[in-house]
Amino acid sequence: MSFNEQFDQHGTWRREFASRLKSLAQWMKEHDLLNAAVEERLQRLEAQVRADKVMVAFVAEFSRGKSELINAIFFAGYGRRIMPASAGRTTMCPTELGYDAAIPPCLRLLPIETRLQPQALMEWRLVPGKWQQIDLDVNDPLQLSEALQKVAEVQHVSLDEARALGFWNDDNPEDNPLAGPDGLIEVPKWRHALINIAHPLLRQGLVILDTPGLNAIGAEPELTVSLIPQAHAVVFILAADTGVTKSDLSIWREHLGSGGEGSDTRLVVLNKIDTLWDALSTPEEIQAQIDRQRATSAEILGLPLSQVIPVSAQKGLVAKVTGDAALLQASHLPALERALGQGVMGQRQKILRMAVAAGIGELKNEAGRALNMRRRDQAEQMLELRGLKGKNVSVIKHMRNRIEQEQAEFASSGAKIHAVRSVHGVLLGDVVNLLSVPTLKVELTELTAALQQPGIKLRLKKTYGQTFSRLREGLQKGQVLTGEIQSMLDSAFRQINAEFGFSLQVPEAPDMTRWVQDLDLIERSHLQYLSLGNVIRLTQAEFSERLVRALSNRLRVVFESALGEVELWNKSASAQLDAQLRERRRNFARRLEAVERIQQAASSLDERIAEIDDQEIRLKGLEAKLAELTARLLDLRPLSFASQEPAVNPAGAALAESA
Ligand SMILES: Nc1nc2c(ncn2[C@@H]2O[C@H](COP(=O)(O)OP(=O)(O)OP(=O)(O)O)[C@@H](O)[C@H]2O)c(=O)[nH]1
Ligand SMILES: [Mg+2]
Repeated sequence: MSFNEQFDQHGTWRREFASRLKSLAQWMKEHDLLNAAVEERLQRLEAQVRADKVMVAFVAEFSRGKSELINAIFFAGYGRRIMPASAGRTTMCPTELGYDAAIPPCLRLLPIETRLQPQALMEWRLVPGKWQQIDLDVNDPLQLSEALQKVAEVQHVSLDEARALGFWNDDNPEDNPLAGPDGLIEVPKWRHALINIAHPLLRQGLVILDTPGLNAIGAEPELTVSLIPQAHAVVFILAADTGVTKSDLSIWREHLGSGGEGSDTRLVVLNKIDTLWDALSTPEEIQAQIDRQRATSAEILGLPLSQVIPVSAQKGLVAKVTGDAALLQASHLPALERALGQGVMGQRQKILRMAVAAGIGELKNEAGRALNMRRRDQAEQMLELRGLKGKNVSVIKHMRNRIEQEQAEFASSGAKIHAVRSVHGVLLGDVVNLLSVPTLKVELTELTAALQQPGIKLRLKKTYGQTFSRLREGLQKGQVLTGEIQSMLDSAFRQINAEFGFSLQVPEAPDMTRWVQDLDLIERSHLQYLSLGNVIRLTQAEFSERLVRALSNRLRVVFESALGEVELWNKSASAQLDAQLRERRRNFARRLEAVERIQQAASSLDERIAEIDDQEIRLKGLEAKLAELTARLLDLRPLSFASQEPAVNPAGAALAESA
């Protein structure tokens, strides 16, 4: 299956999932199974599946064919070249292609001058006014490709400006761009480009990142610090005619080689194999040449042969546009698309489905608990009513008194429950504080100061390492604290269960390992900026400033995510308590009502017992339906969904009304 097809299938799955989730929510609402925690879980699941983005980054030295490959894989349908691809440096700024339904098809460009200000790219994204916007006509490929030429725009600035923008460095002059005869320096006009078009794949959440040749001085730190490390897949491109050059290798080592998040989502493309096609060689000789280049590249990069894929982006594009099947085969483009589909999308789907499965499991437990509670209450009531059989009026009156007394006792136990809640609140406050953004800021002050101190930064690496150790300790402390909350709730719930016959169960506290791993990854991916080779860049104030910003933005995401999970966990514990209290109150009301009706001879005991029997059957139906609906969320085979609701019987209706 090609990347495109696999992505399509993923989109279909997500749509189907969303609609099934909606039905489940509706059904739960109708049967009064929603509580705060369940609702939050439903929302999260929905958002998780809806907002799931897959970012594929194309990374290489300039002119290896990144943009051409993007054209060939994704945009051949337009019948022409869409992303500018030409000899020499072409793409001058990182270019993100994606789809956001909230805005019209457009190209947005962030001026390079924003680099003079301290905000990180992530922050500029939230300031639409700073971006120049050009509307795109997606039905007009010519207009589209002409508009996209902008990402190749440059401007000429004085030496001082180039220095301030980070494109000139006095300490290693050999890397600086050449000044023109007028003494001006060529720099990119834009810092970042966002393309918003409703391409079928982009609509489904694919984000493509095209990058400018990475070895240029003045590369956007955020690109290498957060965009590339966060991409779900990276396609690294070499040219078949040159093989792995020195500068290819340094890009690979610096940005991609170190493994990072699952190196199996890293593909190496040996592009431009058509340059080896030559009329004087036999096909076998050509193939032997390609094989040799491939083997050498794999060896130098330390990858299995299967992860290096020879293609011709240009011939692939031509073949697709002209409908030339033989040329398409010869370009090997379909093989690359398959590898992307299986590697990237297959992996991504697996991860998403696993995450979703865990959420659904929780949802099912939560709702199942409410059903259990109802069931127990009914069983008790049944016993109570059976006991009344053949008893006289005074016994029935006595029973009524007893229920009322129990009800009063239950009402007065509110203080105990209140005490549990307030202890819980205090403990939770400590964890929230520990994982909060202000705490993170404090933890980062020392590192920030170290990075911002002028001149060569001694001991920087040490401070860096210590900061990360402290952050990790923070998470570990959070784990200890949540463990304490868990055992406090465990014993409180056990007492409450014993006293009131509840079935409260403390959900498992979130495991912080995941976030500790995220920290490790962030630490590793930024470490390169502290290396000796970067000492010079670090002396530039604005480089350090941007590094600090990029770093703290990523850390914030980690801490916010940990905090969110802790909060959900607590919500789910207290929602359980709420739900059981509520069910219990209703149970008293129902029992009293039943006795009252019997007292007034409004219904016979047998009738009432039959009603409860019916309710029992109905509850069984609800349980079965819950199991079915949640199982269907995980079942990927297409199923006709809107089918058999359990038959609604009169007793069931009564239950729903009294609820
Ligand atoms: N012969 C041949 N030329 C190719 C192939 N792929 C790309 N090219 C050419 O190589 C040149 C550079 O391609 P681009 O796609 O602009 O390269 P890039 O990696 O995006 O380069 P920058 O944007 O400068 O970083 C263009 O002239 C392409 O037409 C290919 O498979 N075969
Ligand atoms: Mg390019």
